[in-house]
This record gives sequence, structure tokens and C-alpha cells, in this order.
Amino acid sequence: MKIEKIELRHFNMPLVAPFETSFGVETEEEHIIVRVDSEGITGWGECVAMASPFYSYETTQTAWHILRDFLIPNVLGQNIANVDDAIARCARVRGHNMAKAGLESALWDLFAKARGVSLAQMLGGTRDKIAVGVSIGIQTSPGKLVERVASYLSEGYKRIKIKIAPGRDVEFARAVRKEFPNILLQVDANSAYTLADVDVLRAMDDLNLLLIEQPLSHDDIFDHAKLQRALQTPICLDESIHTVDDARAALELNSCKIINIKPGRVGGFTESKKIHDLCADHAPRVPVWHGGMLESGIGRAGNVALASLPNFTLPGDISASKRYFKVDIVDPEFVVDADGMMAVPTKPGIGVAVALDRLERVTVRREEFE
Ligand code: NPG
Repeated sequence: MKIEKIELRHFNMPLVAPFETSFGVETEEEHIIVRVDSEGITGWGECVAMASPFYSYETTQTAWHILRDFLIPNVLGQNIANVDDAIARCARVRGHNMAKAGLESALWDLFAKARGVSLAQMLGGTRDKIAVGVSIGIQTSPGKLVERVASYLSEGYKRIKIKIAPGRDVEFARAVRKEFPNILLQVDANSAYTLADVDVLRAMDDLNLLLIEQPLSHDDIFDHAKLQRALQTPICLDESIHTVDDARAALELNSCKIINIKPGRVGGFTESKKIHDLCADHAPRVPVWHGGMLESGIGRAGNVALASLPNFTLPGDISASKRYFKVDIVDPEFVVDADGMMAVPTKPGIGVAVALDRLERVTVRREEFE
């Protein structure tokens, strides 16, 4: 398909409630929406780089620069045979996975629409609805956290993830477990600990957690192997896994037993599928689940499609639109049913319509390339 036009939009939407992690507090979400036009068809994608480089080195500003100066020129005005062709043209750019994934996801949507199939179908999805969970930011007290958990459980969510940080960990997780002995519960440290904290992390072994996510450094694979040997709770890696080769290294070293897949972190759906397949084919099978970056409905649609693949056997950080925003920028918005399930869109491409007027209202910067 000949790529005739590409548009970038930096949006800023307030979150319905502040979201605190071990690396900071988010009160609004800033991402880049990528729009690709070709032969009368429009593809939409979302680049999940955030305003500050606290989760990843990428930011909305660096991603804009990489997209405008190094990625878009490889495909604009060109005849692109398929998504792999576009990826090959951009392969010289090292890293900047979120920028790459923003463009790649718009192309997946474009090619799926051109073929008249849903993105889930094109990616190899096998489910028409997916099990979803909710990720709860750090609260001021264990009691407040228990209240938040109760409220999300009443909305249907069947899996709860709580953020932890040194000093706000075991006591918080224990309070939730005590109140809800049987729920699927996991914790996320976002790299806030070191090997010296092994006793604190081991203290969570009796809480029957699904997993503990990214306890050690954001770029470590080696020390996580040492930690996993000291813990019964499965370690899940997030920040450390940028490629299928990272995933292979982590599995060979036994650094984790579960992997969180975020297309933005690994450069797109194509690399996500490779990691999914590697984990599915591993003996024993390594479960994967879909992470979240507080996406708008555009990115969320892609996440839901990817999470419909067979080895996504744990509920993802994919919640209803209203958990994040007062109004989303897609129609229909994403909802969770009483069983904690979310429907996978079946219409062509991402399967939801972009609400152009609402997108326009939250756009803070826009540039068109022809
Ligand atoms: O539901 O999208 C969501 C949020 C899931 O907890 C979540 N994301 O480290 O995985 C993470 C975390 C995050 C939050 C990452 C903010 C980056 C910024």
C-alpha cells in the first residue's frame, strides 16, 4: 500500500484519579496518536512514551523526534508490502521501541482494514473475550488500599495488581490478602528493590501471590535469576524485556517464570508475538499476560486484540475506559462485564471508531507529513 499521509498528535487527558507507582505520580496521560492514510483507508496507532523518562528512557518528545526524523521518512510515499516490510525499513534505528510501536500499530490497523479482518484475527487471536484485571496505584494506607480493591472487585475485576515500594509493601499486600483470601493478587515493584531486600520480598511468599513483577533494576536479568532462586513466588519481568532475545536470556537463566508483554516496550505487535510464541513453546510453558501503559482507547484496542492470543493465560492490565478517563477517544468505549471479561472487537482493524472531535479537543500538538 502506498503511504500517502501520516499525522502525529500529542494528546493530554486528565486521569480520573492520580496513579502512584514507585517512580512517581501520574495525574494526566500524554501519548502520541499516529494516523496513517493510504488508498482511502486510515490506520490508527498509539505511542505509549510518557511525558517523563521514569518508566523508560523514551518520552513523548523523544518519540516525536524519532518518528518525525527517522521512522516516518522510511515509509512515507513508499509502497509498503506489509508490516514486516515497514519494520525492515526502520530496523536501522536502534532502540526507541515505543516510537517504533506507535507507527507499527497504525500499520497493523491499516493492513487489517485493507484485508477486511479484525486486528485480533490478523494477529492470530483465538478468543472473543479476554480476562482482565486492574492495577491499583500506591495508596496512603493499607485500609485505603483494601477499600480500592473492594470497589474494583465490585465492578467485576477478577484479578488485582497492587503497586509496591519499599516501606509500602508487605503490610499493604497482607492487608489485601487477609480481607480477600481467594482473589488473584499480584504485586508490581517497578524496579524499586535490590538483592539486599531479599528478606522483604521473601516475606511475601506466604501471601499466595500470582507473581511479583520487576522487583530489581529496570535493565537487569542476571540478579533476577539469583532472586528467583531465593523466592517461591514467581517473578514476572516487565521493564527488563525489550526483545525476544531478552526473553530468551531470561528464560535460559531462570530469571522469571512469567513475562509481561507490552507492545510499546518491545517495539510492536510483531515482536510481542515472537515473545508470546517463545513462551508458549518453552518447556515448561511460560504464561504471558498483557501489561498496560494507561492507554487511550486506540492503544487499548490493540492491547485487547493481542491479548486474545492463546498463551495470554493470565488476566492483563487492561481495564475499562472509565477506570482511566472521564471520556475516552473511541466509540464504543471499553467496558468490563460482571465476570471480569472484556469483549474483543470484531470489526475490521482495531474495531473501534476514533472520536475525532474528542481527539481534537485533547490534542496539544499536531503535525502532518505528506
Ligand atoms: O492499567 O494501563 C494500566 C496501568 C497498568 O500498572 C500499570 N502500568 O509499570 O506496568 C506498569 C504500570 C505503569 C504505569 C507503567 C504508569 C508506566 C506508567
